[in-house]
This record gives sequence, C-alpha cells and structure tokens, in this order.
Amino acid sequence: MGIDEFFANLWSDYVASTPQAEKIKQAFEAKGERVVNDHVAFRTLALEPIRLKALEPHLLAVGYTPYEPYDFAAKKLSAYGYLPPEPDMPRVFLSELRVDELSDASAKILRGLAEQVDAERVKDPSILWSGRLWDPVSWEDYQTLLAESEYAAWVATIGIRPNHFTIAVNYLEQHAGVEEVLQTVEGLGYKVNDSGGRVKGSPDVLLEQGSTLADRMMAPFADGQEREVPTCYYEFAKRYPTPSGELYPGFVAQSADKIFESTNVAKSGS
Ligand code: OOG
Ligand code: NI
Repeated sequence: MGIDEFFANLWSDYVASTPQAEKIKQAFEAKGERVVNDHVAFRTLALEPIRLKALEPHLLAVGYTPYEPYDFAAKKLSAYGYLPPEPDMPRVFLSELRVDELSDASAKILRGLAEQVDAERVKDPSILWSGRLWDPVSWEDYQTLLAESEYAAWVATIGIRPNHFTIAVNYLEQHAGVEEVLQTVEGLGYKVNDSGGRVKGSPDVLLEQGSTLADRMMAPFADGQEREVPTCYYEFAKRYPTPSGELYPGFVAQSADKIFESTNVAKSGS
C-alpha cells in the first residue's frame, strides 16, 4: 500500500468518529488556509499481539524512521516519535499503556481484550484503522478502567485507530500562532482542552500545541446498551527552528502529557 492510500484510509476512519475534524478542516480551507498535517497519533496496549513493536512495522513499511522515545511515568505510558519519508508529510506519535503496571483488576480486563485479537490480523496495515478488535466491555469493567486510566478506558471502547490528526500551524497564513487557531476553532463552536493551559509548550522548547476536546459517540457495552464515550480530537501544532535551521522534529513529553487529556471523560463533550 502506498503512503497516500495509507493516509486516505486513516483520515476516513478518523472523521467517521470525529466529525469535528472534517468541519474544522473545511472551515480553515474556506478561509483560504492550506491545511497540512503535522502528525497523526495512535494508542495501544503493551500486550501481545498489539503492542507498539507489533504496530511499528506498518509505519516502517511506508517509509517512517524511528526518532525518539518518550515516557509518561504517572500515566504509565511509553511512546515513540517517527519521522516521515518526506519533510512535508505527517510525523507519527505511537503510544502504548504499560498494562503490567496497573492494578490486577484493570490488567486482567485489558488482557481479556488483547487475547481476543488474532495475531495474523495485526500483520495487515489496516490494523491501524481497525477500531475495537474485541467484544464490548461491561459497564462495570469500563468504570474500573476509567478510575485508574482514562487511556485504558479509551482503548477498550475505541480500539486501534488514529487518535488525532494535527494541523501544522506553520503553513497557515492568517493564524500566527496556536492561540489564534484555538480562537477560530472556538468561534466554530468547539471546546478547547485547557489542561496545562490552552497553549502547551513555548518557543523555548521549539513546539507549541493546542487541541480540541474529543467528540463523543454512542458505543456498545456488554449488556447490549449503548452509552456515550469520548472518541477523538483535533490538534494544532507550531514548530520552531533548531539551531541548524530545520524545524524541531520531535515531541515534548511535558506538553504531550496534557494533550492526552483531550479524551478525558469529564472534559470531552463538544
Ligand atoms: C497523544 C497525546 C500526545 C502530542 O502531540 O504530544 C500528542 C494521545 O492523546 O494519544 O499527541
Ligand atoms: Ni499530538
């Protein structure tokens, strides 16, 4: 599969669960702005057969290069940044939850999900836009996960799919910074994630980021009832040049820690 087809599949899966992204993109384009993707992010569980190392080959196959690791001790997450084959293509941020560090109760629930996944299925690139690969969890298990890890509860209901796309603010002509973008987005009626401040990072760390709060959709639970859960969000990032003159290529763990909270249940609800 070529990289264009790869991204077309990711985008159509993403907007199906995140209609705000299509609306925001269209509104920026209607103003004459050029919408280029800075990066795309995915979430998974550090369990066979879906751990980060099992998903990574699909990125390498379309030309990505591993750049650097990130650690989120409090959230029990590990992540890796990947550089694209061409400079104007999106970077990738791939993270996984260290399930072994969770309570026995949560770890047992998550192991029960991962073990339903066929290892052969993971070898197909479409795993990255597959969604939930296991039976719906019970409402009780969802609450157990939520109390310990918002990320765990999110993966249990949403599965493996692009968690967000990100507009590259550097390519915009009518929006000088992330705050200006957030104001336009709020003007369209969407809520902004203010965890850690509206704009995370600064020119000092060579990266500024902001995001919406995740959309919400009905998801099935084990009792056959559907309940509303957070889906995915849209991010906006501005990069500053490193001393060598290139735009900063990586991510910033302290900012990313707050961006993760764009899918928190108590926050989402645009
Ligand atoms: C990823 C959060 C981190 C960034 O750009 O720093 C991130 C997530 O919510 O899965 O996207
Ligand atoms: Ni991001």
